[in-house]
Amino acid sequence: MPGPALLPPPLGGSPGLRKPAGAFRLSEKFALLLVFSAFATLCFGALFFLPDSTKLFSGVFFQRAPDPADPPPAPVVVPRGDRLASIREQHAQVLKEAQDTLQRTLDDIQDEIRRDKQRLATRGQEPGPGQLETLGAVFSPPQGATGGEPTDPDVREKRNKVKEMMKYAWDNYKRYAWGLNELKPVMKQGHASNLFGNIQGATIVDSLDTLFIMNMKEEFKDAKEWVEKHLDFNVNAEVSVFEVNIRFVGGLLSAYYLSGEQIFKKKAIELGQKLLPTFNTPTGIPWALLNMKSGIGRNWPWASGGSSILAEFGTLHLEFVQLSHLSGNPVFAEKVMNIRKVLNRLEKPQGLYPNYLNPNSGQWGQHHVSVGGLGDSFYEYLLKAWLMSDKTDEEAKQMYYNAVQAIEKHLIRKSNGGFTYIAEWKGGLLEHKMGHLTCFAGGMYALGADGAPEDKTGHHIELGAEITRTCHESYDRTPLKLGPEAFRFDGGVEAIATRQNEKYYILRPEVIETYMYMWRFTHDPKYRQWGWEAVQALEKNCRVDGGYSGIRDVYASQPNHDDVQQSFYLAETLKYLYLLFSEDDLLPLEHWVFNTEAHPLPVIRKTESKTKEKSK
Ligand code: DMJ
Repeated sequence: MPGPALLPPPLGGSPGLRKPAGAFRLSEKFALLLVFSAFATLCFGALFFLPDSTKLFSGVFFQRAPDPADPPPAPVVVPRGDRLASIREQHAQVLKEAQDTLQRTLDDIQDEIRRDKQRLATRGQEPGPGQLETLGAVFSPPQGATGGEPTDPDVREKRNKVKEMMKYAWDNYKRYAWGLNELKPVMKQGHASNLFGNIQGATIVDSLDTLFIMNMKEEFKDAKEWVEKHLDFNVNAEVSVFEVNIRFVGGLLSAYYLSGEQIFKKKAIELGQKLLPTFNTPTGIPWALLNMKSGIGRNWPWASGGSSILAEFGTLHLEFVQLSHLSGNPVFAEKVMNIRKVLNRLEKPQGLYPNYLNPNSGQWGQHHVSVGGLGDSFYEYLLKAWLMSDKTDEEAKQMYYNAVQAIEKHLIRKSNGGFTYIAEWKGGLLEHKMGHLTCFAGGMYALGADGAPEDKTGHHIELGAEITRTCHESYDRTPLKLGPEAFRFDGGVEAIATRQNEKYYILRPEVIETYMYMWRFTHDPKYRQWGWEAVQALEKNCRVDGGYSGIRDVYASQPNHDDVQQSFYLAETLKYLYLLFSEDDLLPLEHWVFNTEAHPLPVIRKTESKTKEKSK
């Protein structure tokens, strides 16, 4: 998924005050204000006219979720007079939203200019050690970028073991595949993935923050040097926008927030700008694939009727809001806020979000719903958008709790053996299968429990705990003690994969991620014990001479290796294990929100937020 490059904001300097990279002079801000006003007026006009016009010409309006038993849905033709009235009404509404958004942007910029004036008046106050500077704002890094040693010697030893695993994975990558995206640990050579086009260094960027929190200074220094010298986004290739965003943008942002090194911020903003053309669709719902050079986008050929995927376009929000916050450029936040507007205008079948949405028509594709693949991190990002906004983004909060309520009603079931699982929904029919990917939801329920409406905090923690138990069971019921890609609750089985193509394990993090959240919220020792079981299984079955490898069949008695050390193994699996055996003061959840690739992003405090109004 991809788009054309805009230049980063101009650099400038204020006499007497150390000027941060990316900051503007006052005169530049006024110019920016003017340019932005004109641009925003044009964009909003175009953006909102196009989708509505398609309705005008087609005369077809989406009404309700089809049942698979129904004949193909007949288009509902609305009489022309009503149609025009409804379109006029929608346009008036959209225009008002656009004006409000624009007004808030202008207010933000003017506030920023006022703040700059105050700072110039107190010139001479250099930022203190450990303070990071962003456009128009100086702030201290959020707490817990590093934590203390675990007090319990047994826990300390386990944490050291996890660090040793990280070192082993990293050293082997460095030795055999340095600068390439991933490692083939059996062949001992680089692994190319078409997800990143010919952008290189996925493992390096994905590992930066793990190296930082594990205090692996030398390795972090090598990684930073590589980023400075070799990380290049001027490539002529098609990339997955989702993957590049969660791994590269997310990895760079976290590295910046943890270390304060400007290079990471610069690279993150540069890449964000390169991704912008992916939003050039009639609705603003981004393409899945983007050619980084031409800025031309398209969708996966297999996706229902040319649709974009919910988990892909719904998993840009955190990073893009941070990009606006860091760069002072509202364009990133506006793009993701528009996605939300489009979603909120659509009817949801039974309150559920289908996995497919057509970016041209703005209508749902197939009515498949999943909290696993194709849907998963959309729900995660609704909750985390609210948390990252210092709980000011009420719209995200509402959307999250409405969505999980519908999921609970229509997708969550209990097996005869008492295991709670989240099934998949195919146009109203349930498929009683749960993906490994879906296991992140245990942690999500626990993380969102605190804000749950109607005194349901305990209920959400309980749901989180039940889902976690089910996912642990999916590991425990295999000879290799690692979980399959998907497991079923039908045909007389529970928490077991029955299809050959669902029996693999590719070093995925979701089950361990959920143990980490459950541990933080309950301190029930079983979660550390389950995490330790996973460590032992990884060591026994995935560790090979040249690193760590996935496994083709977790039900075999001996591992058959797939020969890929995924970059998310270092970014997520090992990071969540390390956090599981750390004290809660390392990346405390009140101050940090993890993106879906486990890259920690700081909560943007109400007082420091320049973009918070736009994320409402
Ligand atoms: C990671 O890239 C992310 O966690 C994503 O959200 C889902 N898939 C992988 C890990 O399994």
